Amino acid sequence: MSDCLFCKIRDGELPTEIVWQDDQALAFRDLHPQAPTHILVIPRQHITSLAAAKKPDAALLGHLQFSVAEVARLSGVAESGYRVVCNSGTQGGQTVLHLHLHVLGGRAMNWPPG
Ligand code: DGP
Repeated sequence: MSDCLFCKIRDGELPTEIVWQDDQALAFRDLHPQAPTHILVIPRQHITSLAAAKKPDAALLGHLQFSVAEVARLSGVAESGYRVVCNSGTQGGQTVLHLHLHVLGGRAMNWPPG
């Protein structure tokens, strides 16, 4: 999608260090980190949100979870623990309309989230 921020990052149009990638997904650091480790995992395919995902996307959604676990291992937070967040829609707090999973680690997380 031409006006999508994360599509631009995927296409190299915005200078962003990619910390992990494969043929279906990529990961990069959040611009406004909320934890010592804060990485975003996105599908290469433009899907607006979790709510917009369709049944044929199910395998990709599973792959994104696998990608999160891989990124957490590479970032050194797998053993200490981490949180995975997927904001969907306005009340879910989603601000960038390209499906993404937040990987947060490096500090203890609070519950319930705000
Ligand atoms: P959400 O609110 O769940 O849609 O999260 C969007 C996240 O994207 C937010 O934590 C900040 C991050 N972000 C916004 N613009 C950029 C950018 O240009 N580069 C990077 N690396 N992250 C961005």
